[in-house]
Amino acid sequence: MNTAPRRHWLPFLNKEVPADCATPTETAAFELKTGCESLRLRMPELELRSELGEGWRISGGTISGGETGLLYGVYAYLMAAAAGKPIAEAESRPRYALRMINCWDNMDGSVERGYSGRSLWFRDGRFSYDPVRLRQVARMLASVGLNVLCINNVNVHEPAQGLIDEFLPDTARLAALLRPFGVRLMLSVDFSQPMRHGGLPTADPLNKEVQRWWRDTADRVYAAIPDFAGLLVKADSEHRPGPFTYGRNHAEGANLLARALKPHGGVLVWRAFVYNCQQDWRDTKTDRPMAAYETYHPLDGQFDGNVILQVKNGPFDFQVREPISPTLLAMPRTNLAMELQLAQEYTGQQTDIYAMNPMWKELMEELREGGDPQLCAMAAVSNLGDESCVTGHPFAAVNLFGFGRFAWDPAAEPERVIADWVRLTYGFEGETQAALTALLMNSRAVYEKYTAPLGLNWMVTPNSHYGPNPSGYEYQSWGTYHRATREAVGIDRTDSGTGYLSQYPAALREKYGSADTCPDSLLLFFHRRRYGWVMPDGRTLIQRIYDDHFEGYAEAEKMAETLAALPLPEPDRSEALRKMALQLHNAREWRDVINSFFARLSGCADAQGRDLCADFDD
Ligand code: GCV
Repeated sequence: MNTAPRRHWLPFLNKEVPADCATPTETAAFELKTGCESLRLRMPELELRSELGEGWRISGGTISGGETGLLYGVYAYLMAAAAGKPIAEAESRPRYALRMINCWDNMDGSVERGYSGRSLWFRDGRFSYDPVRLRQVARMLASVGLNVLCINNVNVHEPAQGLIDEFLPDTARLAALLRPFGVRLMLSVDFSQPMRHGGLPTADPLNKEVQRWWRDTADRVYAAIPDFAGLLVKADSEHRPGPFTYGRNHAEGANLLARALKPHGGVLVWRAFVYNCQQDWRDTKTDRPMAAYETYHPLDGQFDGNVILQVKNGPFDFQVREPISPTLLAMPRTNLAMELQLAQEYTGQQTDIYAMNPMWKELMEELREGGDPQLCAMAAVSNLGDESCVTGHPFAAVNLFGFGRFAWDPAAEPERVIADWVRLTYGFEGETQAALTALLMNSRAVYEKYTAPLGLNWMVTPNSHYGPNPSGYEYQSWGTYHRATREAVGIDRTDSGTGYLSQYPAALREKYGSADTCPDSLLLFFHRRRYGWVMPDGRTLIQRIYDDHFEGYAEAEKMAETLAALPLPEPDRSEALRKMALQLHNAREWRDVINSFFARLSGCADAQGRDLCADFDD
């Protein structure tokens, strides 16, 4: 599907940025003018103050900022006015220097874990895009301060290796299109590229020819794209090549590319998503969440200054609930980025509603409890695609908007961010604004209840990752087990179990180490418990499992009622209602499949006598 794009939270910008708009300052001026016409605002003076960099100041009728800071200041000014909260005096600067969107787009036009249609820029093995539409997307990114766009999948399938080679002129054209919006281009590369594309017999990071190949490649890329942001690498992960093949470690691998980029000011983003995906499910000693820490903690301090280690927020893989990754708390001498996933791979696939800012706030709190490491960047896997609303579900745009706000200021209150998005997107005020804001704020809790409460993850359908399948991953090689028996469920990850807990600093070890202090939401992630175990609220574990699934579905039904009563414009209304029907179906499946699975296994009846679809023999 490729129909007319929508403007999302920028509907008040009623004109396109002209194609010849060359510098951020010109863009800013134009955007301001456009906004002024639409909003009838007094045009503030613009003052370029390079020392403010990406920061901005609004004071006495003047917006000042560095080149991109000025652009961000203008957006902040316009969006605040459109949200009914005009800014007279304020200043702001981003918390993280790099605020990155990682697209998992393949050059055939498919998007790995994409739920919003096909790629916005690739088709049939080459670049293919509508520049007007891409400017619109770039404007969305710029309006919330996002400044790096990695356009291709971290699983680099051919012909994407050519993005730094035969397709380089096209890559440079796209970079030029994004430049006026302060968005710099990044590319994913394959570690074995010197062999597959450079004709070398090896990709060993200590080999001089390999080093020269990457240097020459970087020189060529920067000659074409002087503000190129850098490279992103997934290595030794899920069958991707990497330094392990040559007996080298990941600091040696990352530094190889970082040194090629350094003379040009580029960064090398190295993903820490490394684990054994060929585990024997019978092996109860190996615990996948421990893998990243075991690989990277010993290397702390060995990465070059322009390497950023990009670590997924949790130790598994974007489940609805995971504790913070211990790797983020164990690398004080390494530049770190946290990787989030806007694409709702495990969280409803842009069919089920799932607003993420409340979850990110919790992650930041956990980080603080664990010692408050200073991250230097935030990254998020994209939820963009070529469907008319570009984020699959009209409400999924809240996560792109929310990520920009979060990466700029992680202390921003989720409720305020979401309420702003609601107001800007739909113009809702008062009760209507409050109703949609509350629905979104609560959406994650509802999803968690009907799918995976109490930290019990990986009961999802394998491969597709949508819908329930309690044993789907249980006897596979991915290290993703819940180990439910007729007596108990969950994994003991304390010292008496796999020992994963020991990877955390003391404060978190204490909190998670005892089933009495561990939050309910992570109970079965850290502890194995019998079904009759009594939870702090007096209910047994099995009863909580049943109750949460019933409540989750009932709350999803309430969401559907609220949604139906909202005065949403078309086509958003029809799309949201259609998806809500699918969400209800999904929620009912999760409720009944998981409850009947546990009822049949445990033989425990529901205290409230509800139908568990268990067919007890007695
Ligand atoms: C890009 C999970 C996903 C994969 C993804 C991988 C990653 O395993 O299912 O599609 O691959 O994470 O983050 O590299």
